[in-house]
Amino acid sequence: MERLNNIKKACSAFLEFENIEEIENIPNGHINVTDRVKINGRNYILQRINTSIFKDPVALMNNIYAVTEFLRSKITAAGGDPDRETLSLVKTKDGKFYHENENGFYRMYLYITNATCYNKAEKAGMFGESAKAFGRFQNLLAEFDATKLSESIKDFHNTPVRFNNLVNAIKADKCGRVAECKEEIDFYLARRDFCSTITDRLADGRIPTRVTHNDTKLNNVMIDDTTLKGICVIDLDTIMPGSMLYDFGDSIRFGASSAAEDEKDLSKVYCVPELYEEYASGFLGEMKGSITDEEIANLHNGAIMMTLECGMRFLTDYLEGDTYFRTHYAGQNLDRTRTQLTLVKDMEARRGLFEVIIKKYI
Ligand code: GN1
Ligand code: MG
Repeated sequence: MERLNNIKKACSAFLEFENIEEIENIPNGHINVTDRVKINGRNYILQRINTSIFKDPVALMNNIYAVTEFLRSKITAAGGDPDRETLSLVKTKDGKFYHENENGFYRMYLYITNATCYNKAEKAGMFGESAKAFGRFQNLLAEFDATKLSESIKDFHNTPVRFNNLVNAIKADKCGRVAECKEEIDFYLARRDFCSTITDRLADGRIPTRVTHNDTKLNNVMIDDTTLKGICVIDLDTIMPGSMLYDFGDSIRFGASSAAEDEKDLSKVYCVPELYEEYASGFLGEMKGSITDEEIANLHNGAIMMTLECGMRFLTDYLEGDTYFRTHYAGQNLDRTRTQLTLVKDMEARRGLFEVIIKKYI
């Protein structure tokens, strides 16, 4: 009841209405709380931002406003439908793009109908379509002025910093969980040197800094129910200057995995070459004109890096008492760590195979 009242109260900052006709929680994300609400016959997305993670939510909303307006004009100029191909913020009655009250910090988007987010590539071709969508997204943003963006989470994909955070969590052992994670900890500690492979190249300019999405999970693309094309990239919270390798890598980490992020049976977890190929083909097809040789040479490192980093983040959170990623059962962050670690092992062991796949599309 309290939840419903809070949703109703937040919605009433944006819209005039008597009743909310439908409310459906959308459980995909690990950070914000997302609901679909139907009001006056129309569907919207209401999100409560996790402000202990996004510490400056107004700056975050300014990023999203700037990016979506930019995309809107690009999409319109290309003859597309901006209400379907990018997120559309709904203004509050007093003309702002967010609403803050005693329950939290909210934003509202138009709901994109006849499209779905998937946690797994359920149908053939779907993962490749998500690749094209992320590739197009990256291309559209190529001319976006990165100085307009504030860093919504500092050092988000700075893997050496993530490594240090893990080391600190191990030292502190706040919850007494270090002893049970010895194998996982040793795995990550042994990969210290690899962690700076991308950050070093960004720092000295061997790899270009681009405006990137930074959270390119398959479920962050809406797939059209009829055409099965990837139509809209969502979850714009972490758009920041970064490397294309982050976006390629995070997509592979999540979407080319044979199993769910928290699968307990690790014998079911590996990186699926056919999915890897589908993604590489779609993404590289879109990026052909702009990708550099050094980026190409490091694409597979990007996949390993994002998977390594995400596993370290899950493990750090487990050691610190599960305060960052939302969990639905005790030990879920450790299960997530183990799948990521298993994927890294596979991507390392079969590096040659994956690099041959990449070569086919360049
Ligand atoms: C979080 O919010 P969501 O679930 O799309 C996280 C990503 C991780 C991902 C792991 C802001 O993404 O960085 O890769 O979980 N987002 C943030 O599934 O930390
Ligand atoms: Mg998301």
